[in-house]
Amino acid sequence: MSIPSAATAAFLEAYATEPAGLWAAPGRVNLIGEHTDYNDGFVLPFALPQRTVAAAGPAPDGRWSVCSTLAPDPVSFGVTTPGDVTGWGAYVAGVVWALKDAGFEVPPARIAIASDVPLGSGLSSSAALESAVLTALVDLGGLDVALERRPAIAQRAENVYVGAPTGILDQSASIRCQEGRALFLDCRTYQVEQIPFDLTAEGLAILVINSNAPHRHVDGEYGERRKSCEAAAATLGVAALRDVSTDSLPQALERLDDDVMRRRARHIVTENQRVLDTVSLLRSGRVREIGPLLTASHASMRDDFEITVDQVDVAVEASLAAGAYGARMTGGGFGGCVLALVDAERADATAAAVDAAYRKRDFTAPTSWVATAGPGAARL
Ligand code: GAF
Repeated sequence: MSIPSAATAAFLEAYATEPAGLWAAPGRVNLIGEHTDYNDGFVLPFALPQRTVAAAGPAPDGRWSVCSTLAPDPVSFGVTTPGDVTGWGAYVAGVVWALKDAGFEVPPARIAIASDVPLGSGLSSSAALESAVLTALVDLGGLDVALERRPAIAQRAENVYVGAPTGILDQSASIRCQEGRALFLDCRTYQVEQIPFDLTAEGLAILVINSNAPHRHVDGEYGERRKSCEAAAATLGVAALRDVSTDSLPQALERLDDDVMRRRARHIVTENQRVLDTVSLLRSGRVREIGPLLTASHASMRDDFEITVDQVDVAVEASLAAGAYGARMTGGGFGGCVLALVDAERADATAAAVDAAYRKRDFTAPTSWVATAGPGAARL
């Protein structure tokens, strides 16, 4: 069954009536620019064809209810404040709360969710859920919420209601990405440029390799990285590490007396520059040349930001050994997915090389597929 049909079926089963409509929001792959978002820096994601679909309709009881193909019994709530709804329902209650908190009259609604965005794989399944629900509620209520404002509302749901200190990358990708484009986002100003990203025309492909590595201590580690970056910025007397250029990096590093903080800062400053360099190359159609930037980004995440695990390092090394132009982990880290830029005709051979490397190490088998840039959140 397709994902939209599954969402409709779940809605009918839970509420014994037809939904008013279907709204979809995608997961994402971040091409480059990792952990730069909460440092007011630059990111370059594209939307995956995998998406979360919300079947939704008005609720006669004046409440909000949500169920999913994985959790068919609806979670139901009225007006709430952070902490009232926990578990996966918090992402939905958080969106209702954040919209209300931003001054909007949120329509009571019944919602059923279906998704093929892999969960917990660093492909933004939470943001896809928030963005699908937000888009549905905005449309159902006829709310005048500009597209540019929506990611920050969904992010507040996650930061304040769910309690995860994440940046603006994932919600921006899910809401603002366009088909066939990568989204160059300035996380300070929220300005975007849609960069043409049609690799098929170049005979290239992005192979996504889900390491299937078990996530470990993700929340604590993420928050720690963020604190370290903020402390480095405070020591340097800048609003955010975005304000340190690669030219001034050596002097900045001399002023940080903690080695861990120095390495965290170096990752952010060099990663911002790699995003800018990647964008310049893509603008002039030199796609293959972004490969070394992707690989340098991975090395920086591995050695300076220390957010990779063996499985993702092995996937990157095996992809490069199989001839990839570049490869890197994508997403928050501590497991998740790797992307490799390859000749389209080499995609299967690269995936097979990673499989073989995993077998040698007795790792759980990876899952690989070629990703193309899909559309952002919309009504179906
Ligand atoms: C996670 C977060 F949710 C994003 O905000 C971003 O920081 C990313 O990790 C790392 O780039 O996906």
